[in-house]
Amino acid sequence: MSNILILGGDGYLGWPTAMHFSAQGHEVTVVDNYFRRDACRELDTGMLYDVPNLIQRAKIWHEVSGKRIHVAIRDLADPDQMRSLFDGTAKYEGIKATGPSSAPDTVIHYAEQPSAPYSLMDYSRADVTITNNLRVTNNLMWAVKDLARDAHIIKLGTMGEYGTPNIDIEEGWLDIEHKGRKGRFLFPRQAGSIYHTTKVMDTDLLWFGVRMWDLRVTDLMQGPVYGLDTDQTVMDDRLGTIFNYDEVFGTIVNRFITQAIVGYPLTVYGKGGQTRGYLNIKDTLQCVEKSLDSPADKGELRIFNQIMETFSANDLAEIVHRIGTSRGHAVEIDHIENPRKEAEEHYYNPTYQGLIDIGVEPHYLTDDVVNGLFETVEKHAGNIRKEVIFKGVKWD
Ligand code: USQ
Repeated sequence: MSNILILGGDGYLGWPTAMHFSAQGHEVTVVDNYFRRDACRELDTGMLYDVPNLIQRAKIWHEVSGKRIHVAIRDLADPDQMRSLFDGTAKYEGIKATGPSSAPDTVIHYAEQPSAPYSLMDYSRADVTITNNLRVTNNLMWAVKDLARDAHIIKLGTMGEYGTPNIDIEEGWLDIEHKGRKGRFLFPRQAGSIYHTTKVMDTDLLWFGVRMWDLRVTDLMQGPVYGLDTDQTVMDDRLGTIFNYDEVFGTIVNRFITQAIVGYPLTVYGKGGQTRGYLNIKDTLQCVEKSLDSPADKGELRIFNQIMETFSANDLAEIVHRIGTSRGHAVEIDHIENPRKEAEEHYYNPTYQGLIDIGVEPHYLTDDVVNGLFETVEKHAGNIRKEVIFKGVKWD
């Protein structure tokens, strides 16, 4: 069994990940500074339902499953706060306020400002994004180097690091022949937002740590995630994950389903040819689990493209329109002026085989899955506020 430290354990992916590993009998510690909750409150974003705080969540999880998750509320942009999680000096909250029995052997790093629109709202949010994301990653790297050198870092990256190049996207690396000589380099990155740019820089930081100190790192280049049900969130209503349907923190599939339910025309940005790789939240958990089961070697930066299938915004709108209509919703599709600066028609051909090779079995966006999403979101239809779905955060 592993001793797993989850940074950003209160977020959309962090909390389901914590319960997933705890259910399997691993020792799990979650850390968070409540950035996401605070930002949602400040910006008055759309959240489908309220979720208990992290300390309450751990108590509820204990009540439901009999398992313990250690909780620490910390700002990991502070290096001493980060190091306290590795040297045994951190204070813990929650049930008996106990901490883990030893330093972690695996660290799952989600502790980042995750929204591209947020990072482009204004200079101060850009600053929050850069300061938080880079400092947390750097602090983690140094804590592992100094205090837990063998720990496996599983870092959530993003497919947006690559942008939309006019060539096939490889899994992290590209072999290049130049003037008769050959070398292997990180695949060229050209991020489309300040947020995505911080992810590029994170990868570069960790690649440095791997070269310099033989750290072991898996970087998961994830596409937009959809869904909210996992084997553990469905065990009790109070264990649900944070679900946003606004343009700042909500991702496209979750947004479109919510919009369809309340009769808000689906907001396809511009021409709608923007193509991305998507995955079910259940597959995020699987991908992290398989990465943990077969860790990167010492001195290896292993990169996986964490997507299961690709869709354009138009494809997704058509799917949600068809299924929403069949469920009796009056669904319309609206091509609105694109608030972002991005290619609306482009070549997109990423490779995504590495995770399948280590045992991930994809869930696809089938009609059954979309119907399931509708069913869950419909239960909370009374909470959906139309006025916060789209406020028009312009990127340019
Ligand atoms: N889009 C629309 N209408 C909407 C919302 C989005 O047409 O109402 C389009 C966007 O313009 C974009 C695509 O759908 O081309 C995906 O947008 P998104 O909001 O679902 O996702 P994105 O902003 O790219 O970011 C999300 C997560 C981020 C993660 C990223 C993976 O918020 O944390 O890193 O997905 S990726 O997109 O592959 O970089």
